[in-house]
Amino acid sequence: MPNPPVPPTGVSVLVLNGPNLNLLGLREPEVYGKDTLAGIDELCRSTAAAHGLRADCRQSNHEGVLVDAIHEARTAHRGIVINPAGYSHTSVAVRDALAAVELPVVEVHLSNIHRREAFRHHSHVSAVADSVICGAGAHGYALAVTHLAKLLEENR
Ligand code: CA2
Repeated sequence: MPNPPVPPTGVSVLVLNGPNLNLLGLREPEVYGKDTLAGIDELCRSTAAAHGLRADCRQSNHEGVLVDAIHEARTAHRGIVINPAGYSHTSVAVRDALAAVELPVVEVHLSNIHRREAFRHHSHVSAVADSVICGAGAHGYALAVTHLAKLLEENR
C-alpha cells in the first residue's frame, strides 16, 4: 500500500501566478494545456503536503498586488514558487520585490519560453531565482514545489 502523504506542518510556501493565468484551461489549450488554475493549485497543495509543507496559492492580474504578495511572503512563508507570466518579461518591480525578500525562489513557466517569440526569451525574474523550470506544462509546478522543498531542507 502506498504511504499516506506526510501531514502539512506549519511551514508554508507561496505559489504565485501572474496575469491571465486565471484563464488556464479555458483559452489557448494548444499553448498552455488543458489544466485549469484550480487544478494546478490542487497539484501544488498535494505536492507540498507530500513534503510536509502547506502551499498558499494566489493569482493576480495586477503588478502591485503581486509585489504586495511577495512582500507579505517575507514573514508568512519560507519560499516562493512564481509564474510571473507576462510580467516575467517586463517587470523590474516584481524582480526587485523577489530580490528584497531574500527567500528561496523557483520560477516556473508552463511553456518553453525559449522556443517562442524572442520577447519571451528574457525573464527579469530569472536572475533573482534560485531555479527556473519551463516547458514542462502543469507538471512543472509539481517539480517546482518539490525542488523548493529540497532547497528548504538543505537550508534548515
Ligand atoms: O509559459 C508560461 O507559463 C508563461 O509564463 C505564460 C504567460 C506568458 O506571457 C509567458 O511568456 C510564458 C502568459 C499567461 C497567459 O495565460 C493564458 C492562459 C490561457 C489563455 C490565455 C492566456
